Amino acid sequence: MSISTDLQNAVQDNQLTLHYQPVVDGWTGAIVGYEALMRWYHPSHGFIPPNRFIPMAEESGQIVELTQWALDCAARAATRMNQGLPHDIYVAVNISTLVFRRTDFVERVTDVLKRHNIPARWLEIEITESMLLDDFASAIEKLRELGALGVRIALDDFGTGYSSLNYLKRLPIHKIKLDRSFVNDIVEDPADAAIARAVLAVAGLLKLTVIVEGVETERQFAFLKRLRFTQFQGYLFAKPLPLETVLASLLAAS
Ligand code: G
Ligand code: G
Ligand code: MN
Ligand code: NA
Repeated sequence: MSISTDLQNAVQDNQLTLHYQPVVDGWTGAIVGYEALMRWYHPSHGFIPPNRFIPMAEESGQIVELTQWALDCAARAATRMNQGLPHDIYVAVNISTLVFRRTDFVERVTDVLKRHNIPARWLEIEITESMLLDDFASAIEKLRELGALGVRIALDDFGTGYSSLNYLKRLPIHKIKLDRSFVNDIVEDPADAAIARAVLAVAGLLKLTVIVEGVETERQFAFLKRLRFTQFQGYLFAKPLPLETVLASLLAAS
């Protein structure tokens, strides 16, 4: 049996889970939200990384069902995370191009919010530049509709695609996530530091929040704070964790 066939049963058999990685305010230490990342524990092959099964699911179309499952799971998680917290915490779900382009995508998101009866700000979505390439006008329209619902949108892996500043200006989004490839060597490489600075300056003018991804060391963190970044994600703060671990740490911190 191929693992692609097995993916068919993965949802029903509870083999999939979401793990949650915090996004932190580096100045206050507060957790502002979590990115949900899919995990698959196959009964005989063990852990299969998303880099392997997500592309497969995109090819087969199964990603539609997986994403529906992820949105529901994330909405449930957000409900539990926000229980008894003094401030709101969001859960962000990664959306594949194929899923975003479907005509019923906005309806699906609306439906998830309704069924779980949660405020739209608890559920965010992460998109990539690739979904803007084909039909820019209809992508913009969809982002507007999501924004009107109150769902915040982050542009993921920023800086790795064809990010033209001209279209960034026209995108009705709220955040950009600076790709971790710029962070790796930021302390040593003046070019990476210059790019990071430029991204922060442009984002500021466009009133976009920047999340720096892939922060792994205290030196990178200190350097990025000197550049005046505010929100961070990476192994330095936490790896993607199971929901129960996240809930326990939120409880301990509140
Ligand atoms: O968690 P990890 O770093 O191994 O994820 C690898 C890749 O898989 C990342 O690019 C991430 O965006 C993607 N990925 C993880 N979970 C999901 C998901 O629920 N939906 C989609 N479309 N991509 C995901
Ligand atoms: O493509 P996307 O940004 O959605 O993918 C996020 C991926 O980055 C996840 O697979 C997550 O496990 C991984 N990740 C999160 N923090 C770090 C980090 O500090 N270093 C590295 N190398 N990967 C990270
Ligand atoms: Mn992401
Ligand atoms: Na990313």
